[in-house]
Amino acid sequence: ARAGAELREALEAGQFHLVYQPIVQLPEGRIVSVEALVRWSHPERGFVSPAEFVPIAEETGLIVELGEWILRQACARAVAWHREYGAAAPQRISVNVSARQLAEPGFAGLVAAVLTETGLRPEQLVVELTETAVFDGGQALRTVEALHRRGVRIALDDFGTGHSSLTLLRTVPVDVLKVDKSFVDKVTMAGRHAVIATALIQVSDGLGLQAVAEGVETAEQAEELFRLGYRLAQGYHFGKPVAQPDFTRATRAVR
Ligand code: G
Ligand code: G
Ligand code: NA
Ligand code: MN
Repeated sequence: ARAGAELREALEAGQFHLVYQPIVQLPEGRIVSVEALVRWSHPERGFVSPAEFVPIAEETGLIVELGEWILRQACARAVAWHREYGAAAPQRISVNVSARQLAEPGFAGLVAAVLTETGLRPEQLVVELTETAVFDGGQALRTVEALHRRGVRIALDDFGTGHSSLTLLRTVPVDVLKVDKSFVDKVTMAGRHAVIATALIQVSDGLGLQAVAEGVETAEQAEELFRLGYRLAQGYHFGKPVAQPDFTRATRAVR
């Protein structure tokens, strides 16, 4: 509970901010979309990794409030980019949503309210969820179905690392597969990972989904992914997650 209280205070004190990482078209690297990721700058401890505080926010339930703030902030930012840059702005914004948020019966309604408030169109929002979040069916799956019906795009994050990745594709309305970095890391080497990366783009194409290769760090990986049929990628090779002013500057430099 202490950790939860600390996170709530941090939220009220404005210690969280979002960073944005481009999702690009292969092979040329044009930015088509952007993923929002949360960051915490603690006044004494400095930068705290989300790998550390997101699980605590999930356990304490504060992820519901923090997640709502992230969603609002990200949607408002996407609309601001569109106002400023029009067609040159990223077409979509991805927001990570945890299992705990999806399990809230009010979550689909919250998303609808935030879209109305900010003026973002449903098709411009991508909700990224992990495979485990929807594995059990129930409220989380109903929420995903409601979002999808509304036109919000659904992405399965870290795809291929869950226990039943392919089964989920039969039961969950999915638009985007984010192929996990572990497959991308070894895509240039002959072996199991490359075979799976090849199979996953075929499954994705066959089902009419979009595949995003995650964690692309080298030009060689990007070339090989393109050769295999991947047309969307994300990773340090194309751009690290950066705060809004830097993202705006970097995006301008690309154009
Ligand atoms: O951004 P980074 O790679 O440091 O994130 C570490 C972990 O925290 C990842 O698993 C990522 O999905 C998660 N994470 C980052 N930002 C968010 C967010 O806004 N919401 C949720 N639920 N998880 C996030
Ligand atoms: O769980 P999720 O896939 O949302 O987490 C994304 C995390 O991966 C973010 O914390 C982001 O900082 C990190 N990330 C993005 N691109 C790369 C990359 O090319 N290499 C590494 N090591 N991490 C990356
Ligand atoms: Na993600
Ligand atoms: Mn991921």
